[in-house]
Amino acid sequence: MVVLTGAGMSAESGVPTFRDALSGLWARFDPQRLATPEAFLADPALVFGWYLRRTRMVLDVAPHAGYRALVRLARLRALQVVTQNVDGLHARAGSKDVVSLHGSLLHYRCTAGGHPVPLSDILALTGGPRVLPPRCGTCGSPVRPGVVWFGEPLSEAALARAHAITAEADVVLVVGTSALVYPAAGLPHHAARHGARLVEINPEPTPLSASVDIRWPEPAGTALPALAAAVLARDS
Ligand code: BJW
Repeated sequence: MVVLTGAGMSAESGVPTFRDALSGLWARFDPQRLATPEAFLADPALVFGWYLRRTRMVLDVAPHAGYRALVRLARLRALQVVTQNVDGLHARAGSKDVVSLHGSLLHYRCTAGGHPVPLSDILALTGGPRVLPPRCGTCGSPVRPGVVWFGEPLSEAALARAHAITAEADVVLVVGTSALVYPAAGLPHHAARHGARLVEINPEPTPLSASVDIRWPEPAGTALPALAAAVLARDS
């Protein structure tokens, strides 16, 4: 079983979904325009401030019952999590070996050399909502969040693993994603071409909905614990 998650997976933990993520100073910006290398070049303090606020926010919340249900399910069935999320909540809930397609809000690096910067240095920054990115201690280039922006390539290793895993899956649970952003949105179709059944857990329909075998229009925090309980009941 492969579980492909998106921002809706974290909504019940209190993390706004990507397309709901803008408030305050950023409310008048389109997130698709902020999450780009061009936006960072044009207004580094605006973009860095947005990421710093979101980094602090994800550290302040906890994985909900749906996350814990995936950890229980992984004890009952071979299960691999592939996530588009950058909040680290799967790992914090106890999921092992998560494939992260879009990087992490908890890892920062410099723009020129990719030198890692300790998260504690980032969290020590003061001010806001606009925050000038610090400079790398090694090469002096501006520091950026370790996420994948629009127009940037995903990690080749992560994407290759996601393709390999989904090609072998019997079932892919697609949880809390609008299925709009590629190449991640292509993974369920790739799995289906290789014989997997698709289950979509999302209160709202998406462009993927017409292609799935089962649509389960409930929040992740309800559906995933119910699924784990059903599998456990079947096994006992
Ligand atoms: C609930 C719920 C609850 C609510 N329970 N559900 C093919 C066709 C067209 C375009 C492209 C293409 N291939 C590539 C592109 C371009 C682009 C793209 O896809 N654009 C589209 C918008 C059209 N893709 C890229 O640029 C990618 N790069 C790339 O392809 O590079 C190629 C290249 C090769 C070589 C050299 C150079 C380039 C990169 C994509 C990176 C995406 N990054 C982001 C930002 C990460 C950092 C950050 O967080 O700021 O990743 S964008 C954003 O979208 C974020 C998310 O991971 C991603 C997906 O969003 P997600 O997770 O689906 O969230 P939402 O908010 O959209 O939806 C939430 C859903 O949850 C909703 O459906 C709700 O109903 C639901 N929900 N509560 C269950 N309780």
